[in-house]
Amino acid sequence: MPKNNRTFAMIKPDAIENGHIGAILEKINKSGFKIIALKLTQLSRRDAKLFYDIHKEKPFFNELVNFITRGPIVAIILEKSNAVSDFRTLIGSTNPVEAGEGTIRKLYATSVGENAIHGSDSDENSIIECNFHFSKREIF
Ligand code: ABT
Ligand code: MG
Repeated sequence: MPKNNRTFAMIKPDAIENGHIGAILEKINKSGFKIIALKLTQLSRRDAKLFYDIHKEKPFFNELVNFITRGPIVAIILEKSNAVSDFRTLIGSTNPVEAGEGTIRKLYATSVGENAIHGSDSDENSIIECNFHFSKREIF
């Protein structure tokens, strides 16, 4: 199967509260990703629970849903060859303490729970997440 050249990204409420939308988008563009869909929106609790369904049994699930719904997020679809894997490299480890120098989480995340940005973790999830957040006419 050919590799997907798209990934779903989301700037999380903490990064928006801290005024980092512009800096993060600039870094994404400078790293060779093309923005093909983008919107400022807020997830309902229902959306958040579906999006993070895989974590529903985890002790941090309720905190995670509270966090991701507490303010607006920026939902984005990015295009680049090897998009999923290259974007995960650009954002860095889930825990900003472990994230590499120059990664988005190293620069802008404050903790594991409030880590500034999301990137799809597989080609399969990228397709599911892009379709969950965007309708066909919102993708360019
Ligand atoms: P996401 O991009 O948000 O999916 O993060 P990532 O894939 O890097 O990390 P995973 B393991 O998917 O974590 C999902 C969210 O759960 C939060 N979390 C995770 C905690 O709050 N405590 C924990 O102990 C762990 C392991 C971090 C992720 N989202 N946020 N925000
Ligand atoms: Mg994840």
